[in-house]
This record gives sequence, C-alpha cells and structure tokens, in this order.
Amino acid sequence: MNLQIQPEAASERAVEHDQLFFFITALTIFFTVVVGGILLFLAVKYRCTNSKVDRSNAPYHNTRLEVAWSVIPLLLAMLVFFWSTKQFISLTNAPKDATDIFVIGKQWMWHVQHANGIRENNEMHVPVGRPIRLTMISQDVIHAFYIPEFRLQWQVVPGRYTQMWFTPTKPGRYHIFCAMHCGAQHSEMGGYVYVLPQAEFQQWVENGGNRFQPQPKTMAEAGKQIWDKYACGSCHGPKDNERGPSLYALFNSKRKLKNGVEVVADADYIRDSIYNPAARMTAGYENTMSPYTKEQISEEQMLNVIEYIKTLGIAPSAPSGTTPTTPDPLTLRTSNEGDMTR
Ligand SMILES: [Cu+2]
Repeated sequence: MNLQIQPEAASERAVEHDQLFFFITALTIFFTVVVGGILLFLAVKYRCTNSKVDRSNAPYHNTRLEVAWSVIPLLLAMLVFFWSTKQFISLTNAPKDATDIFVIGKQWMWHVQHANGIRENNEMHVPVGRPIRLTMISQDVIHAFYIPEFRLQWQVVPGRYTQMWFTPTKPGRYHIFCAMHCGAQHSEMGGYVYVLPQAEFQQWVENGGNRFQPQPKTMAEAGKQIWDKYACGSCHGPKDNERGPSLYALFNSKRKLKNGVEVVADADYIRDSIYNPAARMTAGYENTMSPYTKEQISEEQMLNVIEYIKTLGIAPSAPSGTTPTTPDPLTLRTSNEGDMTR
C-alpha cells in the first residue's frame, strides 16, 4: 500500500517546511506519550484508597523538577517560534533576481500574466530551479493562492497587492487551489502549475505559451495602449505642468503629499492614485483628476499600466530588478484601508 502522508515536496520552501512540520509533530507525540504515560502509571498505582502505597510525607514541591518542566518546554517553544518566523518572513522576501509573475484571482478562476506578455488562465508555466515572485490581487472577493506541493499559500485580496515567492525543484504538474471560501463555485477555482526543465520552458516561451493573442505584447506595451487610450500623458508629461505632476522617474521615488506626508511611489501608490486620486494628492496640486473605475481599467490592465510607468524611469534608489511593492503587510493594509469601501 502506498500511504502518502504529505504531498510531494517540489520546492525549496517545501523541504524546510516539512522539517519544521515533522519536528512539531514529533514534539507533540513525545510529550503526549510522556505525560500520558506518567498519568496512567500514577492512576494505576494509587487507584484505590486501600492500595498499599506509603502516602505519608508526600512532597509538596520539587524545585529542580519544576524548573525543568518550565525551562525545557520554553526553550522548545522558542525554537519552534524562531524557526517558523524565519520561514514566514522569508516567504515575502524574494531574491533580487526572481522572475515576476502576476496573478489575478476572480470568481472563479486564476488569471496569470508574465512580463513578456504571455497570459494564462488556470495554468502557470515556470522553469525549474529559478526563483519566481508572485504579485497577486483579487478583482472581487478574498481568495488564497495555494500550491500544496510547494507548501505555498497566501491571501489574494481586493484592494492591494500581496507577494510570495518560491523556487520549484522538480519538473512536473502540480495542483493550484483557492484556499479561501470565495462563493458558490469556490471548489472549482483551481488549476495547474507546470514546472518545465529550462530548455523546455524556453521553447514554451518561444511558442508564445498557450496564447490568447497571436503576437505577445509585453505587459509594458499593453500598459502603454491604456496610457494612450486615456491620454494620461496630456496631464502627466515628461515635466511637471499645471495640470498634473510628471510620472517620469516616479516609480519608487518619494512623493510629498498635499497633507505633508511623504510616501514612496510604489505599485500600490500608483494603483491607488488611479482608482482614487483624491485620497493622496501630490503637494501643489488641486484634485482635478477624475477617478477611474475597474470597468475602465481592470486589475489586469492596472498591472500593465504600472509596468509601463516603470519604463518611464525608476527612481535611482530602487534596488535593480525588484518590484518594490512594500512587502510589509501591515504597512500595506493601513495605506489601503479605503479600498474596500470603494
Ligand atoms: Cu477563490
């Protein structure tokens, strides 16, 4: 009989995750047996009042024993705490050379975009052995992107980008699930990630993936189309003008707002400023820009627009090759609270 306790471990993260998981399991079993065994032994030994056991001079306490049963579990708990915290933090800290893939969740499917313009539905093709960073957002309700074989799961929420990364280690096909109950057809919201050997992945890219359009456009090119369609450049030119501030070399730079606060112009800031310009006006400007709705610019198109704005220049402080959407979930949450009510 082939009894499988865990799904296959197909990412770097999975190996460390499993070590921690089995360590906690072993600890639990060990202490259950020790405490249960002592309990059982004492219960049997002293089971009735007339058993011939000396009950006089029962000890009230034993300092060495008490220190031991306090300090040893404390140390073990701290070990589990630091070990799991390390893994938790590493989930959002992608290496600089990670390849970006963008994921959009909607009832009830996963939409995937690669920077080279390849788009996929309910499928994600990745090369083996390369770090992949996912930037995710939902178009409607809260979802969660979950690949058990990679031990990878994070919430995909409306109103802000979330990120996580992984390095797949074994070519193969692995299930994608939505791990957040998101409506009637939640259970059908799934798909597959295909981990391909490098050469095969290159071939897949050259063939244009499983195309929805014959000639792939890069995300930035698709973003420029939207930029042109809404004539964004008429107010946001190469230089600041009286209608609007320039967006050249905006990405990742510091912006002074009307209310005196200074913010970093990251992906969330740009997205917010298009869907809800009034919320964070740039210092020196009146609120003359009308907000864009998701019917006009969908979440999918928004990612393209942001990629295009990056091509207008990234502030020098930007670490090369990264998408500096603030990885700290707390900062993001406070900066986007208005979104849910829009
Ligand atoms: Cu879902």
